Amino acid sequence: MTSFDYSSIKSNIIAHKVESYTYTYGTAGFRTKAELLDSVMYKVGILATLRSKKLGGATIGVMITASHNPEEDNGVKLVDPRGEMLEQSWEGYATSLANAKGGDALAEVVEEIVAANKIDTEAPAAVIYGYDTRPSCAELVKCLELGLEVSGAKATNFGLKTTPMLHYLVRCINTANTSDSYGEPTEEGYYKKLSEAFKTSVKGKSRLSPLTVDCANGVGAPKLREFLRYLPEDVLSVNIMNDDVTSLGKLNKDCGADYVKTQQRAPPGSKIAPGSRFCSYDGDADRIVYYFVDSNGTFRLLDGDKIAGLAAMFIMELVHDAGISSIKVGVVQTAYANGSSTNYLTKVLNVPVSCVSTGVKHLHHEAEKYDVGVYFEANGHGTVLFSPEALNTIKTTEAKTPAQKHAIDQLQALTELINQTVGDAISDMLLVETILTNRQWTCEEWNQAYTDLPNRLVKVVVKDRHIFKTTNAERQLVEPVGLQGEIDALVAKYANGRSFVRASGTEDAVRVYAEASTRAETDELASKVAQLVYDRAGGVGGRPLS
Ligand code: G16
Repeated sequence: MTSFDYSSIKSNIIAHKVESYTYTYGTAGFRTKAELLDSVMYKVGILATLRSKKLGGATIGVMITASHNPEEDNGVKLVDPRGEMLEQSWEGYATSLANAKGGDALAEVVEEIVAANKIDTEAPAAVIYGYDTRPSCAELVKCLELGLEVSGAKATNFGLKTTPMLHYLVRCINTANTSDSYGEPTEEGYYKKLSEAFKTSVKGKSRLSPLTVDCANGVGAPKLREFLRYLPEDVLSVNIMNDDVTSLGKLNKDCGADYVKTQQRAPPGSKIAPGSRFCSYDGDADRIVYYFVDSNGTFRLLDGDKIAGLAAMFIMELVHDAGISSIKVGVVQTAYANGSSTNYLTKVLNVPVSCVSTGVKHLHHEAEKYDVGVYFEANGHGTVLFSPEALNTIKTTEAKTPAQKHAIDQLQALTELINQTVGDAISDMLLVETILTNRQWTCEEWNQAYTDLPNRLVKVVVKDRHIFKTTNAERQLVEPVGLQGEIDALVAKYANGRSFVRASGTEDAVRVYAEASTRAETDELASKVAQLVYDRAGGVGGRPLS
């Protein structure tokens, strides 16, 4: 470890950004083609050190991954001390650093951050980092390490990890030996915590039929396999598919949660028969969607909205049975939530629902406002947060009946089972399996809660996606001026029609969402809005859905 050293910071050749590219710390950090990221990794190393110094030496996490993106992309994001996403006010610093041209400009931005935050550059700093299975990770890790070294951080390489594991580790390290201790800061500690909680959650219930897990040929595959060594086959039976992490080009290719959600079909080659239960992770195992085929052979998706509904229903019943009505449950969604799911939550479960912009950071912060905040994006990214007061109430409530005791024990186990730092495919899978096992439900029974409105998500590539500006939790466009009016006019022609347009924060594309009463109308509406966007905003490549 060296001390914080401006001359080394600026003299490294790697400080020089790719001249023609503008970087943005977006929905989930920096994400783009891997070959554009060397300088970004270096600068993120410096930023992580500064963040740690600012926070009194608390451990900061850095995760190198591009999650659901294609294999040739990569990315990086910072994790704050409690395992949550980087505080939003620092995202601007990340962007300024990444776009600083050359060593002098970089040193200037660093000086600005130091001054604005009154950072003592001689203070200690600790940073841990992990990465997924992408072939570009090895090179990018070296660039990150260089940034950590010139800025004087105590750096620890945790190696190959799922994104949620890294979030878990950061929180464990920062809460060790406190009353708030989150767990043992090791991969084994993570496996033990989740497996023990799962065993308690399903105790006395018959095991369900085997679950098939599509791991998107990503890091979820080896990690799930390892995790299962902690759970006997008679507690949970799992078949793993799409677990090839060594062949080039397979990550997220025609498989994984994003593929299943956007294509609304099972990955090719899945032997999915009526009665069987499937789920798909994404490339870094922080998202999950379930699916099955019904008795007519029709594919049915149980996405993040369905998981939120299932979790809210189960937790509300437990809270009721435990006799702790002071605990109020709330659900957080985004504009992508299916209209039927919002209807089910508000009208059937009578649970408060808030809608926020896309991005885990937005959902997470909103969920913190509830005693128990369930948050899920429709794409399968989400978790459940228990407030400190709710945790305390669950821990200290004394049961007066066996039924009450059972409900309290179940709630207690859920607080351990759920990764409360961020969405986690393994933990969310265990949550769903817990609920289905306790109810002895099939996917078909779970799916009966409500019927999704048909929906379609389309990507449109345009010259500059940054011209798209939204308001009202991304449900309306402000710019390009006039486009929202044209979209509204199209939507008005369809029963139960809804459509919105926003720039992706992780891919170079604009996303168009549409839903309506029938499949045909939905597809027509999606295609009309996508073509409108393409025509008005300088579409690139072929016209969408023509
Ligand atoms: C990331 C974010 C999610 C977001 C998704 C798509 O997921 O963590 O919150 O929903 O990107 O975002 P966008 O529509 O802005 O591209 P992941 O799983 O790729 O990390």
